[in-house]
Amino acid sequence: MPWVVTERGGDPAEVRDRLRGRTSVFVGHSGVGKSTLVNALIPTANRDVGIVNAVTGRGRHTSTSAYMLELPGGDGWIIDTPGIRSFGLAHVQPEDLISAFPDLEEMTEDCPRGCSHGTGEPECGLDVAVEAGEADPDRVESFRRLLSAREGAAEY
Ligand SMILES: Nc1nc2c(ncn2[C@@H]2O[C@H](COP(=O)(O)OP(=O)(O)OP(=O)(O)O)[C@@H](O)[C@H]2O)c(=O)[nH]1
Ligand SMILES: [Mg+2]
Ligand SMILES: [Zn+2]
Repeated sequence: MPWVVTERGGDPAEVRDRLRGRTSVFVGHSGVGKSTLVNALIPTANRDVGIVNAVTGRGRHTSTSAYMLELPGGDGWIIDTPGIRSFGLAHVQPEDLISAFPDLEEMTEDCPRGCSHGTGEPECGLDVAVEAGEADPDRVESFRRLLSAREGAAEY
């Protein structure tokens, strides 16, 4: 993936080149400098920038809604967004998660009722399929990692 380095007060010309003719979204944790970069690219933008906590290094969620601004000269658009607070899968049900893996889902048809298809589920069709060489073990592991991330998120 191409990347460029910028610093506050520097000339963001390289970033500007990458954004030309596109609509771009700035994403990242609060305080990483999204709005600062927007102001550098668009001098009239006047986006509020916050201060970062000296101890935690975290921002203060200064931007509270997404905002779309045009680059000077009609050169493209930038969407400045609020910092990401968290990302969770706690609301995702196992049935919904397995449907995102259609190649695996068809191997769960004979699972016991209520099987979450997680590690250690007795007689899970995913284990049967891996043993039979019909399912890619990495794929199954990837699914199960997401499933357990979701269980972890539900615990707090
Ligand atoms: N050292 C350093 N500080 C920066 C840089 N870019 C931004 N800052 C500072 O970081 C602080 C937060 O910047 P913002 O632009 O408000 O960050 P943000 O990503 O928009 O944050 P939210 O709106 O809260 O999501 C400000 O005090 C900026 O001056 C950088 O490249 N280097
Ligand atoms: Mg901001
Ligand atoms: Zn199962």
